[in-house]
Amino acid sequence: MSLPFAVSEPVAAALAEGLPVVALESTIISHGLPRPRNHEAALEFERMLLETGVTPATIAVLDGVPRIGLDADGVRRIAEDDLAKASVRDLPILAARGASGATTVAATAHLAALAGIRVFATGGLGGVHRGASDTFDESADLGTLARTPVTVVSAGVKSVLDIAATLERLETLSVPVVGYRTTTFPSFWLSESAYSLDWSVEDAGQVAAIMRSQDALGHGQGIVVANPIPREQQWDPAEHDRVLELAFAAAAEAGVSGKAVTPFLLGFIVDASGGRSLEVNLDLARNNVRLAGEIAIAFSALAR
Ligand code: PSU
Ligand code: MN
Repeated sequence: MSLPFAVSEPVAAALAEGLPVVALESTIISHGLPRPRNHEAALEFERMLLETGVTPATIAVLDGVPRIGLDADGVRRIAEDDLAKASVRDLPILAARGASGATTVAATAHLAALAGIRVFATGGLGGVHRGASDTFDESADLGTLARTPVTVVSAGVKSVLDIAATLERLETLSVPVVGYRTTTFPSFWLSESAYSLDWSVEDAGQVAAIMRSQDALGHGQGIVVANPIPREQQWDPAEHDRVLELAFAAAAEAGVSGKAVTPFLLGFIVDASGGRSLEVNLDLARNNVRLAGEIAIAFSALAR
């Protein structure tokens, strides 16, 4: 019987030697960024890690095989093919059918953990949607982090979500949330939200130390590292508020619901912002990839 998933040769070699590896998500490429910038971004995130001695592991399901680490054609496919958005529950179905999918934060974290990867960089985390008290629409990202030992570096969650409810759910699920050099939770395109955090860390080494303590004390949950985009790079807050209002109105008008909501809003916002939100999105993602690389290096040094 063949293995249920495939770890690329460079990723397998790095893991076997205890060298730093960072997982990268494919839904942000397939559904979160427009073509052709998405392909450039996927390659750039990998290159940034390689330049600092970290092995990138971009994760997706291709032709029924969950792949941890993609070759050049795999990276091209997540950017150019029309892939389904795959969360954890979709993985066995795609595998059984030989189908392909771009993995969400939840599915990427799940597969990373299966392969023994401990650090993961993304743009924004999924969370509790506005109106969730009626719709029950809460991303599987949260429940997955409650049982998956992966440290996820993100710029918080978008203000299209219910940020307060998302933070409450992370507390209920016992997922540690630490701000990177801040005690204010960021809101993706903006460096800040209205919500504060109990804990902040000053460097990657402190995150690695928390991971190590959690391994000794915890129940195998993930850690959320909230890494704000530097203030000088954030989106203009007034413009952000204006465009978001338009996006919600458009989503209501189009009647989108469920898993289509996030991609719809993201696409609308890129268009309505004249591309400005896209530049901010790329900057914050690079910022997260950089920090995740530093955390992976610090953690692998601790574990040696
Ligand atoms: N947030 C972003 N960009 C994204 C996503 C979230 O800023 O591309 C994607 C991630 O893959 C995340 C998913 O895991 O959306 C959450 O979708 P849902 O709310 O349907 O669980
Ligand atoms: Mn949902």
